[in-house]
Amino acid sequence: MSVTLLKNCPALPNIPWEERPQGCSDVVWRYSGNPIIPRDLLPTSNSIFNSAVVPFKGRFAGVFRCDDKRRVMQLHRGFSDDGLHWQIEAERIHWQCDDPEVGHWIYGYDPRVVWIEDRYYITWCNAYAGWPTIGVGYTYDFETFYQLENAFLPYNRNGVLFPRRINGNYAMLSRPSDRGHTPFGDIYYSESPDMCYWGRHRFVMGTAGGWQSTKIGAGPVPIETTEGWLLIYHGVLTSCNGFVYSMGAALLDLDQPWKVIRRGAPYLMSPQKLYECVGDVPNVVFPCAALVDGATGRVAIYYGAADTVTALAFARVDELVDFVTSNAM
Ligand code: BMA
Repeated sequence: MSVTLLKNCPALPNIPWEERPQGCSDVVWRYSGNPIIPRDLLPTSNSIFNSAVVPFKGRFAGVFRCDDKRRVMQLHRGFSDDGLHWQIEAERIHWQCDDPEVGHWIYGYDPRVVWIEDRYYITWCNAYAGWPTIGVGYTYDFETFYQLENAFLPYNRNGVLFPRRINGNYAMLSRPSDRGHTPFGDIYYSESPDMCYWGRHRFVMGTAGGWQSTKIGAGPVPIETTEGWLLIYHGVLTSCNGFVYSMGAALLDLDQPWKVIRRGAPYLMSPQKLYECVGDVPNVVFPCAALVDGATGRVAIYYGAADTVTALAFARVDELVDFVTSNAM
């Protein structure tokens, strides 16, 4: 197998990391210190989960979903020296926005963060007129945050940007949904010349059997490899006792990412640990970010557990690609 398969990925020597435990043959393995962020890290927080982190000035920065004790979903910035121990700002992010109608804050959740060209872009599930759609914003410094137009009309969730333009345009995956706890959901692809107007919508992939039979949604920012875009995503199964959220992976064509090259049939990780099975919403692992070390192919996946806490898991990019290829459905 080749060393890393990664394209356009800088080295990240200080990536949080722990080797696969002895005797474990899983492609994705959990950090022994999970969960890394407790639900009550802030005095005002009910839960901190489904959050996104990036390398920042030799350290790490992130945008965190903190549901407050009123149970309003908020976005907070945070910083870390090691990617494991986080300082999260007590006050939520206040976005600068040219249009007060767009910038009128109601709630936001499930952020993703990505460096594109000259700044960090943030996407999240944003309430517009009270209903979920894809919010888009950016920051240069994690001090000032600017909000742009929502990408789409309601109802939509799980907006995830690609880390570079594709064929000259910004590119985003999203998951059209409904007003509630959507009982369906496929992943779509859209393009924009300017981060404002989105079009050329393409179907990427829909539900499949078992763990991904009810709905699916993109997770972390896709990882560029020589074999295609490696997409880690969540899939949902409806049990007699409610939704079960697992994570899996697929490879998308580099130039036409709506074309699925291969898709793994088994999940990579399902809710099995106590902190994944017990919480405000039981049986949820929900990946929103992945740090990648371009020098070694090490991957650190940040995921929300049981809609309550934030946890970390590890993988190697060549093994993820191999998993998708050798377990393709
Ligand atoms: C989805 C989103 C996620 C959440 C998941 C499980 O619809 O709301 O934020 O983690 O449900 O409750």
